[in-house]
This record gives sequence, C-alpha cells and structure tokens, in this order.
Amino acid sequence: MPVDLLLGLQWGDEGKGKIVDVLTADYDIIARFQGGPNAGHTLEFDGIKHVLHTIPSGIFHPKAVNVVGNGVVIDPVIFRGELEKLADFPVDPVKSLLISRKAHLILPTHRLLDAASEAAKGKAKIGSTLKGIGPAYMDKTGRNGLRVGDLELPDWRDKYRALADKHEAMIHFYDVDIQYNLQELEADFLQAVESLRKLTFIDSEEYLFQALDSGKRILAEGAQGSLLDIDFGTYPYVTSSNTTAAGACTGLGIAPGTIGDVFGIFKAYTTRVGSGPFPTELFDQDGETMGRVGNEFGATTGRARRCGWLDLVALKYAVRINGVTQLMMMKADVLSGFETIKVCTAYKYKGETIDHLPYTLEAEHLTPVYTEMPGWKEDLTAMGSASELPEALNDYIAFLEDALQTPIKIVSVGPDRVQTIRR
Ligand code: 2SA
Ligand code: MG
Repeated sequence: MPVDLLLGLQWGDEGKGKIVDVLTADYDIIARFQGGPNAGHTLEFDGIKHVLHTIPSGIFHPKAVNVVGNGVVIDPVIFRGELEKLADFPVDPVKSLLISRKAHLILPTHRLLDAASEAAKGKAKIGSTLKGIGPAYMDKTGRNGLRVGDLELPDWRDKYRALADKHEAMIHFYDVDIQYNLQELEADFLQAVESLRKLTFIDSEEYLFQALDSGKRILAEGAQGSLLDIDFGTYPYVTSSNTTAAGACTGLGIAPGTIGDVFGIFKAYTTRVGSGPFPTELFDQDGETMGRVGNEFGATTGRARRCGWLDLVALKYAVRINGVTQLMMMKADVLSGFETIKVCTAYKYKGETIDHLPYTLEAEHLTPVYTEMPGWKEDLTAMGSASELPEALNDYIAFLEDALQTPIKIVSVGPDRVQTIRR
C-alpha cells in the first residue's frame, strides 16, 4: 500500500485537521511529519471543538495509530497540555500515540530565543507563533539538538544543560528586554519530560517500513502550508520546516516511490497569520466579512488572520510543488452572500503580466489581476450532497479544476465532520 499525503496549499489554516479526521476511517496510521506546537489543527464533532498542536489529527478514532515523526519538533510542556485535554475522551495515548526517537525537543530557552529574535527584528519580525520552532530547527541543522531518544540515555541532563547555557548566552547577545524566570521554566520542562517519557518511543522509520510491508494504510499529515515552506514559501516570512510533499519523505523516512495520493487542502479564499507578503489581501468590508464569517483567528495564538481572495497563481505553484492528485476546498460556506467572487489569475509584476510566482511577492512590485465570477446566496451549511450545491458555486469549482488540472473531491461547508460533501 502506498502512503498518502495531506498538505495545506496556502499559508496554513486550510482545514487540514478536519479533513484528516474525516479521512482517518480509511487509514490505520496517521503520521505527522514536520512542524510542532506552532500548528493549530481544529476538529469539530458531536458538538465538541478540539484544537491539536503536536498530536496527529487521527487521535479520536479508536483504531488509528498516531505517529509523531522524526521531522516534528516537540515541546514537552505543550505536549503534556494536549495529553491532559484528551483525558475526557476514550483515547489511550500509550497505545495509540507513538513518538519518533529522532524527533527534536523544544527547550524553554528555544522559546526565549524565538522571542528575543523577534523583538530584535522590530518591524521586520516574522510574526512567529513564538513556540521556539525556528531556534529548535536551527539546533537540529546545526547538529546541536536534543532528541527524544536522548531522554533514554543516562547523560541527557548534561546535554540539556550545555545547550540551555549556550542559549542563555545567545539571549543576552540579542540585548532586548524580555522577562523570564528560567528556573521556573526549567522545573516545568523537566516535569513535562517525565510525562512524555510515559509514552511509547519508537524508531519511527522502522515502524513505518514494517507497517508498509504488512499492508497497513498510512496517511501523512502536514502542518502549516506550502507558502510557509522554508525553501518554497515567501522567505523569510515562513516557518522553519519543509511543509511540502518532500518534507514527508525526510520527516518520516518514506521513499518518494511509496507515495500514493497527495491531497491538497485549500480554502475557497485565502488567509495568512503573521507577517509577510499576501498579494490578494483585502483591507475592505469584504475582507472583514471573510474574517468574521469564517471566524479567522489563529488556533494557537488567537491572532486575527488576514483575509483575501483566492490566489490561483500561488495555488497552481503549490499544486505543482506537491504533485497534488486530489484537491479539497474548505470553507465554501463562508463565501455565501458575496455578490461577486474574485480569483487572482495573474500578477502585474514590474510592468509585465505574469502567471507564475516571482522571486518576491512584495506589494511594491506586484498587483493581482482578478477574474470575477457571480457569487451565490444560498446557505450551504446544511447541504449534504454535491447535487444540492448552487450553480454559481459549481461554476467556481469547475473554473478552478480547469485551471489547476486537478479534481476537487471534497467541498467543506462547515467546521463539523458531517459538513463534508464528496464529489
Ligand atoms: P513559526 O511559529 O516560527 O513557525 O512562525 C513562522 C511563520 O509561520 C506562520 N505559522 C502559521 N500560520 C498559520 N497557522 C499556523 N498555526 C496556528 C493556527 C497559528 C496561530 O493554526 O492558527 O494560532 O497563530 C502557523 N504556525 C506558524 C506564522 O504565523 C509565521 O508567519
Ligand atoms: Mg491552523
């Protein structure tokens, strides 16, 4: 059986958590391959809304095994909080949540370094979630990181101390005013490490090889979105991991040839949280409406998300980079009531009209070129089948499928599991 991938095609918050939860019934294993507690994957079912950060979105399905892959960075403190919130559900994390020994740990000082780095950048700040993601991945690539597997070795506290001491010196180097009590943070961290230790640590690549050999069905779950990819996103306003399909290979140890379907998740419009260019961003009533109706607030930080029309140029790029085989369009219900729907089909860039992503998307060089289509008035949230969808929405879908040369197989019409229309 091949491994299927599920990825966000925009700047995150496309609704990956919801779709993983919906698809988990078809899989034996759900595996997260990158990112960490910067992610906020929101699931809604039975009147309950649940936000996951590090734990894969298959956790609520009794039969699924959830793997936190080597490409993920784990903050034991946040992880413990996530585990505590699972206590009310029939979930046994020791059996259904397996952690890669090769995953790196986020130390309290990584979070402080994140805050210091952002403060030092001033207006040029990335808009990080301040979860320590960048500094933790820097230590990984700098070959200084502390890994989950280290916790099984007798000298791990020495490694921790050496790294934390180095971080403290670096924090002072930044010379910015951030307040913290490292002793308290460390005491909490060390306690949280003990909770983490109760879980099952595995050699995740080996576990997945065996699962593949025995015909198990695996879904790899991405976090953030393609335009936040460290290589292909809007650098430097990106996260510090490969959020695209290639990240699933390095973040889980699966070979490219074993990849089957690539599910690309996108919103019917676009949002972005944090700084950085966003060509189709709206500063008017329409943008305000999308944010309000779509409840566009960061699931991790609560920050208001910036909103705008669908950027088809960027979406095409993401489809290409990831090799998307099936698309899933989220939040179609939020666009109900707009007189016209706009789609950015090209950019005016330095006096020319282009239909590819240029080196920089900064607004001073670039303006979006829009195609307009009629909107629809119908409330979609109670619709249960594709035959009920309004004609104008079907036209919008057909237009996108044609431009992207990829079928849109799911249209989501609300946050709940049941508000999912298959085509
Ligand atoms: P970081 O924290 O260093 O990885 O931030 C770098 C950039 O990546 C963006 N980023 C995100 N964008 C959208 N959603 C994310 N998860 C949360 C959510 C975000 C939140 O699901 O809502 O609650 O604010 C996420 N994580 C990172 C971030 O905004 C920076 O632009
Ligand atoms: Mg999110």
